[in-house]
Amino acid sequence: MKLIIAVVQHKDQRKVTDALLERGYQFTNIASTGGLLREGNVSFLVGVEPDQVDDVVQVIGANSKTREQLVNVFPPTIEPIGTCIPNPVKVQVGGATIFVLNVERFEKL
Ligand code: 2BA
Repeated sequence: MKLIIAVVQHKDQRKVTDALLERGYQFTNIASTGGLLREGNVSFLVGVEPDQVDDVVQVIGANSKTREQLVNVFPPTIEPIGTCIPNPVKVQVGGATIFVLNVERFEKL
């Protein structure tokens, strides 16, 4: 068995959820936060058989959009304190960041 962890943007949660359900996959959603943007995103945990991995990756990818977002970057040291002006930088976020892990043991008790 494999475990797919897919981080997607909050805006794509509904589309990805609907597409996975439509194909009969079981999964768990975890509310997560991006380390850089510090904004909410969603992590999908999908347990599947090895021959289903490519399909799940394709479905998640097809339903996650790449977007540009502005991040405020602050200069490392500002003197005197109080005159700090953030410098907005554009970053591309998504579609999806996907990890595929081997599952050593899977049980439903
Ligand atoms: P964030 O950490 O909020 O990152 C948002 C976007 O900022 C990233 O989009 C990437 O374009 C940029 N970024 C973040 N850290 C960077 C760095 N150290 N150097 C250069 N650019 C950086 P994505 O790559 O599409 O990632 C979207 C979200 O997926 C991330 O949100 C994070 O929550 C997760 N993620 C991405 N890579 C990961 C990894 N290696 N491990 C764990 N989570 C990851």
